[in-house]
Amino acid sequence: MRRADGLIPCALSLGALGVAGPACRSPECPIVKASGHVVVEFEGRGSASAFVAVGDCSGDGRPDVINGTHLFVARPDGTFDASELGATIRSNASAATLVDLDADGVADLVTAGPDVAWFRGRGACAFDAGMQLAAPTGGEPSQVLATDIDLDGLTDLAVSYTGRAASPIVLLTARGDGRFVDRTPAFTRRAAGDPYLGYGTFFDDIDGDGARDLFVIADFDHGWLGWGRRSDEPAFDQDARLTSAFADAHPMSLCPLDYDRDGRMDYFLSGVTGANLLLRATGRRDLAPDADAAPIAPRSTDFAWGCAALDADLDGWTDLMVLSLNGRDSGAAPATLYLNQRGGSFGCASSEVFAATTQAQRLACGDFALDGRPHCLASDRAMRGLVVLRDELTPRGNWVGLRLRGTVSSAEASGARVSLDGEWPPLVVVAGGQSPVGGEHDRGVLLAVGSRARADVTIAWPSGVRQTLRGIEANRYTAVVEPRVLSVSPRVAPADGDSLVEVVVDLDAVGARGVSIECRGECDWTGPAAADAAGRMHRWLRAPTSAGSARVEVSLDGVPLAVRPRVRFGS
Ligand SMILES: [Ca+2]
Ligand SMILES: [Ca+2]
Ligand SMILES: [Ca+2]
Ligand SMILES: [Ca+2]
Repeated sequence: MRRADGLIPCALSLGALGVAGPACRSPECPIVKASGHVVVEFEGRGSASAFVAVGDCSGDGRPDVINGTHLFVARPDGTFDASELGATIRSNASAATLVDLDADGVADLVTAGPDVAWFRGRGACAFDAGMQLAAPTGGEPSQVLATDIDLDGLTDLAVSYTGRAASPIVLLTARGDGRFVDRTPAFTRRAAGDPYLGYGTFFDDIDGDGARDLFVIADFDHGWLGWGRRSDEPAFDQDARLTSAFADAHPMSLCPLDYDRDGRMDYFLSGVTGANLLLRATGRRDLAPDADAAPIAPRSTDFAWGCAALDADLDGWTDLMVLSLNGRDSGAAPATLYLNQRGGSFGCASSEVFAATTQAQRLACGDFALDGRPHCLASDRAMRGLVVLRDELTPRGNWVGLRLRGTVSSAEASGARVSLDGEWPPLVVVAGGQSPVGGEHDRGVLLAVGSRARADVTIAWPSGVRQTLRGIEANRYTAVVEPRVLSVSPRVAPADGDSLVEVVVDLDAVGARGVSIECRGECDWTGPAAADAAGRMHRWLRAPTSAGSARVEVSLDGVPLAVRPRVRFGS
């Protein structure tokens, strides 16, 4: 039912659900005013065609920017020191992310295009020579996303591609010894034809069953939503009904936000702007398209690209920044700041608040000045390089900034939920880089805390560990390390019938009283668990004599951890 201009008739935009598309019902976004502005700076620096990776590579807590071979190190005032990274970085890479891939505390750079390469960070934004993680597979990489896909506590990589016929994504899961395994699931094509136009992925445990569910963000009817299986390797069961709704939005990017503040994370998908989709979490194994709240641009035939969920005015209600083009791949169009109107709907910021016309698909955001205001970089292809969208809306209150580091959970901690204690309705944000086009946003967490000078904050880590932090000082960033209640080492051992793998559980780390330590797969325990002088429980697995794997399953006070560390035996 696609028209020649690539748009679908609006009445059918959510056809399988029998819900009229938002473009039919309400063609205009209500214009709203706000105090202050988003300042648009055309710096003309960097390259609009090169990837943009955002993260703290200098080690001072401020997010920096790597744009192809250009390095921009953030200064305290939010401006940048520019230099060149040199020939070590793949100049033909088209997507990248900055992430501490080996959990040594230093940010690494992962690039894709044509191969996937890992540049180990040495600190101060210097990197070792690239190490190939995956050979070229054809197509052009459009996004690298780092998260723990299989919830074994190790950061994995999802690479999205345009121009590939086999699959729009490649999933590389970490072994724990610096090597990665291709675990791309079989992909069911909804329609035969041209190669896929994949723009990104997103993983989240929507239904709370302990397995991460998968959004595949692919254009023209190929979007895909699958429920993760709690199996040894990543596996997903396609949800035909939601896949249909999702695919019909022709999604380009995804931003998670609890826009209605019911405590459950919802998902915004940019697509054809008139078909932008807001999927509301229901608390069940389902998502409900919210046509009443769905943000649409004033010009509903534009194509919406990179998005960012951020609280631009720090009022506690998460807003959305979205780039648009008026042709599929080119044509400058106004970007939109959708301001959350607190009643479960959005308004478009008036032109006095925000007016930026860009020719950009990629958006990468971070709080570069550490002032609680996320600024965004748009890769503008109209010969301008990186355009800075600087958030100078008047803040409605104080903020708490957190930088999370997982220990049981993977180090990048993507998917952790951070909530403000004592707040009603609930205020919850999700940690991680979201899923804009190209890469990820900075993973710093910002929480609006109103008039509080100090705030109590609870983190629900991806592992299932909950941690409450009391009296966190407002208007600055605090580094938080997940309590190390469980460690398993090594993750790869020879299948020699002799090598031992140690499992350590520290109940005191989380104030738990009871533990059960179980195992699935090649599980030859050498004996019962034994406590050391500090009260930590130790148990050892003996390697089998042939190759295999095991997953360690730990329950604390009867509640199983979502992270189940995997051990591989053999090569
Ligand atoms: Ca993993
Ligand atoms: Ca799930
Ligand atoms: Ca919600
Ligand atoms: Ca807001």
